[in-house]
Amino acid sequence: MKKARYLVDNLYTADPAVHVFNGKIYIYPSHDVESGIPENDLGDHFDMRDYHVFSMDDIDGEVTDHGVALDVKDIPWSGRQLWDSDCAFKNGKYYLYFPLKDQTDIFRIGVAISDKPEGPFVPQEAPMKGSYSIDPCVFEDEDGSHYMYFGGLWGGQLQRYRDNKAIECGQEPGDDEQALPARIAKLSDDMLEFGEEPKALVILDENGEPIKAGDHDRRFFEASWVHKYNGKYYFSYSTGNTHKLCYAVGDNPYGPFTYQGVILTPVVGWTTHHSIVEFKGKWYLFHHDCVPSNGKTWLRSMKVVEMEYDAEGKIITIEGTAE
Ligand code: FUB
Repeated sequence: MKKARYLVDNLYTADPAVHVFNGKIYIYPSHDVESGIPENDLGDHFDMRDYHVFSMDDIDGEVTDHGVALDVKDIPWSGRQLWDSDCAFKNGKYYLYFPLKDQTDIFRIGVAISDKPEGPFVPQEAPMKGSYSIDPCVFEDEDGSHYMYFGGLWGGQLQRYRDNKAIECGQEPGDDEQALPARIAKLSDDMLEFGEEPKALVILDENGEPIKAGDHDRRFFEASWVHKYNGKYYFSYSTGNTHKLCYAVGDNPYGPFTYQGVILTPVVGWTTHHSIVEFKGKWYLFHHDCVPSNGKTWLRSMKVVEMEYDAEGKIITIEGTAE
């Protein structure tokens, strides 16, 4: 297995969502900046204001920065904080999905459109109806259907919702209760809205029981990603305050998914966030850490490392950079 490679050194970049479009690798990361806002558990210090898109012809090749693809000041409903985005393609158009706080400081998910994978993207007037929380990941299944996976705890506000409705006092469930799930919704044909009510994405343990809220080593926290391998759906995610990237496997896009193990052990930094993509017959994990900023948790740098499966389709754990 090759050593991980940092991809960009002129900007801080995080949460890389990666797709192969037109035979090239396109990377949609968050663009971290020094905001001057003190660090807190709600992530106020992650005060990002634009997105850049990057591309590579080859995994070892030069990384092209295509410049600003979307700026917060051009989004009509914007409040603050452009967090992890993702991009999808359908019928000649590219759709950039992004979480952003609205003017009441509530995270919503927005969509912006371009004719090119690198943008620039033109945002819709309003966020997706009924959207909430953060970290949209859009997965295209082999039949051409697109599904959005989303959600994130703490600063990501997922604890403020039950059954897609905001609750008065947003708290996580008790340790022995079922963990708060990520959400999944099929997208509408025009890619601009949910095509159905978002559903809970349940992760089961080895006994077929839903993972509990107190199981911080395995419960979903944020950073949904889905890929398919040998006909199975792999849902991967961050465990947040235990700083792992884990995965669970299911037979269809909705799950349930059964917990399998750790993809990446903790890295330097608080957050860990990733995407998994196949390119030219090999599999790659794109993720980030804070080594180049000497551990500043809000200034992250994206990197790529080859990922391998064993004969049973289990992902071989990669060691992170944390001591
Ligand atoms: O980049 C801001 C937030 O940090 C992301 O949305 C989370 O997944 C975490 O990586």
